[in-house]
Amino acid sequence: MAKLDDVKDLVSRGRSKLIAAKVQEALDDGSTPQEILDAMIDTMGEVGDRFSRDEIFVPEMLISAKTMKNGLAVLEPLLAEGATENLGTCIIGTVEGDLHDIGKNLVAMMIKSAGYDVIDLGVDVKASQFVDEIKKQPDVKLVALSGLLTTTMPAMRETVKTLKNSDLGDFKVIVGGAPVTPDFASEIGADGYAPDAGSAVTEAKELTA
Ligand code: B12
Repeated sequence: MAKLDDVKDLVSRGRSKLIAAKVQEALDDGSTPQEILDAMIDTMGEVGDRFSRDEIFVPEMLISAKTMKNGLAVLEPLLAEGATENLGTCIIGTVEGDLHDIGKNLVAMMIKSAGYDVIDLGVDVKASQFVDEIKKQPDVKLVALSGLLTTTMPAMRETVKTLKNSDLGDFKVIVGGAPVTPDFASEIGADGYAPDAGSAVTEAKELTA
């Protein structure tokens, strides 16, 4: 679909000011919010591949990320389904040393729309910050950890270990991010894993039911 290709092209070239109108055009043209989201995620994958091949550098990745964020802002009200029940509190963050937040934000958005009160601690979150926040909240059911770098997988492991040894209450820990596998998740002692934001909701509900 031509409009979807335009969305991909703008994300790829980092045209952050033009993306909102183009996403709207794609919607008007009949693309679904999920199709547009998938197209943008695919494009970020391609951006990453070009970075790996030294064809582009960090600034280009950054403006593509900004463009995707602006596009997501248009989709957000359409993707969020509107919760019917309160499922408790979810604390989410990207682990220490890691600044990637687009995937984490998407997961936060979907989990929120499923009915959790979401507290987003942002990026580069230390294990101790998760612990401090859990202590402040009365009804934590879920802690969600995101990590996009192989170099920050040890921080994810450390955070899960800290949370599991903390004796802070009856919450589950779910992990995700491109380098995270189901095997790694169970090896580090996480209760759950999901490969994307949609399945994160299903997994979260199963874990906290
Ligand atoms: C955008 C981007 C950046 C931006 C981030 C901006 C931002 N605000 O997020 C900037 C420019 C800052 C950046 C910096 C770096 N980056 Co970068 N980046 C990317 C890129 C191109 C896209 C990531 C993205 O947003 N994808 C789209 C989202 C929607 O997908 P996602 O994050 O995977 O999330 C989905 C799932 O993983 C899952 N998920 C995510 N979190 C969670 C959490 C839970 C609980 C669950 C259940 C699921 C889940 O659901 C999400 C939605 O479906 C990737 C390439 C790639 N293929 O991922 C490289 C990539 C991740 N970056 C990489 C690198 C190397 C770096 C740098 C080290 C580069 C450098 N030399 O400085 C720095 C590190 C900075 C730091 N300390 O974090 C490498 C990592 C390689 C590796 N194996 O470790 C990648 C893979 C690029 C590559 N191919 O080399 N990056």
